[in-house]
Amino acid sequence: MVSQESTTPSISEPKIVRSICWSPPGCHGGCGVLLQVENGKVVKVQGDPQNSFNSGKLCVRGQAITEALYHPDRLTKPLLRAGNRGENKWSEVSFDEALDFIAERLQAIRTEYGAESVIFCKGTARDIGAYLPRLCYGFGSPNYFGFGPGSGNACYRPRVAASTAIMGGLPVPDLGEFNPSNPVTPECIVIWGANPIHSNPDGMHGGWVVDAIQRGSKLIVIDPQHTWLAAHAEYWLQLQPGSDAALALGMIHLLFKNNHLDTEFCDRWVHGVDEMRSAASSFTTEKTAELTGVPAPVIKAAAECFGKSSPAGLIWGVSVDMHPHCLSTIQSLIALFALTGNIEIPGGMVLPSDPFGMKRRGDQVRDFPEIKLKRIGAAEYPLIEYGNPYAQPDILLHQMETGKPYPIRAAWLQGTAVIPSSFADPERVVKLFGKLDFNVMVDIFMTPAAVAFADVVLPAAMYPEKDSIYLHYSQLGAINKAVDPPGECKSDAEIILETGKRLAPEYFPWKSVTEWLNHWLEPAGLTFTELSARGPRAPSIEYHKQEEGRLRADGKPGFDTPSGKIELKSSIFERCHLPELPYYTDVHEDYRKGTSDSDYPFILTTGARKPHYFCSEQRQIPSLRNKQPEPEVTMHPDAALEKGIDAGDRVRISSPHGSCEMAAVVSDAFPPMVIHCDYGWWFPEEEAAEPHLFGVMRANVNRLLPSELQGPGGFGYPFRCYICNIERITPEMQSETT
Ligand SMILES: Nc1nc2c(c(=O)[nH]1)N[C@H]1C(S)=C(S)[C@@H](COP(=O)(O)OP(=O)(O)OC[C@H]3O[C@@H](n4cnc5c(=O)[nH]c(N)nc54)[C@H](O)[C@@H]3O)O[C@H]1N2
Ligand SMILES: Nc1nc2c(c(=O)[nH]1)N[C@H]1C(S)=C(S)[C@@H](COP(=O)(O)OP(=O)(O)OC[C@H]3O[C@@H](n4cnc5c(=O)[nH]c(N)nc54)[C@H](O)[C@@H]3O)O[C@H]1N2
Ligand SMILES: [Mo]
Repeated sequence: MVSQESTTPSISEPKIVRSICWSPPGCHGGCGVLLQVENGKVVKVQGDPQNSFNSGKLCVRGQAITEALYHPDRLTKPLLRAGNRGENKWSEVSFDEALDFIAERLQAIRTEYGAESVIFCKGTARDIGAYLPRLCYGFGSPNYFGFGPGSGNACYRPRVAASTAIMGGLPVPDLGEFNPSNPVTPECIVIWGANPIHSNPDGMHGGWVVDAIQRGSKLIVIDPQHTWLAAHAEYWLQLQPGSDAALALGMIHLLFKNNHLDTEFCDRWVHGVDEMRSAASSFTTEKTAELTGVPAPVIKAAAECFGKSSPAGLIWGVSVDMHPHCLSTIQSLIALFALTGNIEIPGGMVLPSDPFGMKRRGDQVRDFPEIKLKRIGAAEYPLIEYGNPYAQPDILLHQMETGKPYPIRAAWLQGTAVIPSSFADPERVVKLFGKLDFNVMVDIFMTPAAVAFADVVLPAAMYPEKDSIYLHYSQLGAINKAVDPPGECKSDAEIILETGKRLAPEYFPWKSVTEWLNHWLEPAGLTFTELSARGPRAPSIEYHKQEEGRLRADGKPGFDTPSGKIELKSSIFERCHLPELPYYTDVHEDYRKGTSDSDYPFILTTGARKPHYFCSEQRQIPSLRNKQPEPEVTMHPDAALEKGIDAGDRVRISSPHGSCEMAAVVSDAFPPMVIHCDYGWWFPEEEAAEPHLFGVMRANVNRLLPSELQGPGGFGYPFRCYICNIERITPEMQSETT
């Protein structure tokens, strides 16, 4: 029998609990699972066939949950630092003692330096995102960081902010998921810098793309890597990393040239069509081919296929954000879909409403006009206020250094690894966080950052051990507690609630997490118990909402922009002192300034997702670590030959800023001049104390990237378009390396 209710775990009765496989461990997705429980332990997990999000599928990380739950290294007790930072010496305390201590320290810092001197940070895609902003804003700080914090906020936020400015919200592809019984199949799906088969990103499941292919969708894949999707594409455009804006502008140029515009849609709903034509006019196919490395006939054929297909959808990935001039790429991609009328139609790009009336980011997001003004980066980069605002992380580092315009004194870091992942220039980051008066980290394992600079480490419960909610545009469902957490672990929501009661009681009136969840669920007309009993649900979707005045707060027809149209020439960009129209800049020329041609001949792209790891997680999970024991750098056979590197060699990858070491994989998955490095590596089996810090610097590709390379608007970072060289590590060099 499937128990759908959230029940108190029982020691004896075997049962199966329906839940959602979400955070911790981290994931963007929201796959339904059935957890088999015996003697108070999860003994088996399988994909929930009744959950329309994943329809019973479950990835390798999902399948490894019992290894994570019962891992001997899990944090189980709150820890107070006993020695100096970096020594990894701790004393165990009760949760109440830990929270009282934290509250006392943060209260003192708030009194002395102001609430804004405390920053609140979460890593990517954790359910914490629905809860932590309330603590941050309730405490009185405007400085919430939802991605890391990480350089250039270069994940998702650029797409959200720019789309909100240009068309009133982030459009998502309708691949049939909104209407599984009678799906509309896009004739063509453009997959741009995304690999949803591995990543299931941003509320979608990669399996939907496979279903769409089976129903007849053609794929156009824009990726330097030969992925599974590239192999199944009608057209694979293997562009040079970082040349996305040029390719998008080249395709816009061809849409105009071939007359593939939806003129009726453009006349009614698009502003700046002529200006966009001019912005793209110099991107002839020949020039675009030269800038991107994609052969001209392939560009022509793909643009023709896209222009003739209706409906067409776009899956755009984080590679779009990982460029200092990402705003131009985002604007150009919106233009491709707006000019062809693929907006708000079945099988096209749609603006999802808040599902079931609930606020997707949690109703708990409260922001106050008076504190907004102090948000880090707000003065320099007004575009950060659009969409769900995060403070600006590169300005943060600068401010940590200078104390201007006000000092930063403390950090609350929950579900973010910081050193192996989110920030470029990790040495600088360690130094600056190390100078703060007080740092709290909440995690499931001891991490390099916790050892390096945490003063208190709190142990979080994993998803089978807690009640919570998964809510995205594609699903509302209950995360149901199946078993008790070990030791004193508490759910992230409970940790936030208990801290909130101490530091901002007026914003945390609830006696329990369940009461808080019930409050959030009010607009959906459900209690948490009812949601658990009903099982997960996909919201329905409506199309053509701009016709009926359903996209704007004032109820007028149109998009939620100043003109009511999709603004390809963006008045909000202008208001934010940004170019109103897209352009292309070859950043590599800038990065190579002051070096000779042969110093850094390769283009560096990093962090393309692999199924067995999520960012810096899972390195301690045996079945997953066995799939890839070491960090890898992938290089083309031609480059390997030229550099005298064999598969499996230890190599050093270097840039003008720094270097790291990995094992070489020789493959033609990427073009000859491109080097791909894994990211997020550390070695949980190695020495924790400083200076070693679980070996986190050895294979850390972010050491090659200098900080403060964010783009205009404060968005974007060259995580996927930097420069590098690569060489085999010889015995003499080895001795230089720690
Ligand atoms: N070079 C390079 N750098 C990159 C990227 C890249 O592609 N290349 N990608 C960037 C991107 S897109 C992102 S989003 C960032 C990601 O950076 P982060 O968000 O910092 O991701 P993780 O490294 O997984 O760190 C998550 C930490 O939180 C813990 N954790 C996981 N889930 C939970 C939870 O629910 N609760 C709590 N309390 N703890 C949890 C994990 O154990 C882990 O220690 O990295 C960025 N950095
Ligand atoms: N298994 C797994 N799933 C994950 C994560 C994970 O670590 N592991 N991380 C999560 C996170 S934080 C995120 S943000 C998402 C990311 O999810 P996605 O964006 O879907 O995935 P990525 O693999 O990071 O990048 C997609 C593709 O971009 C290509 N690429 C590299 N450089 C460029 C470029 O300059 N231009 C273009 N057009 N393409 C380029 C890569 O080759 C890769 O195939 O995945 C999430 N899901
Ligand atoms: Mo991300």
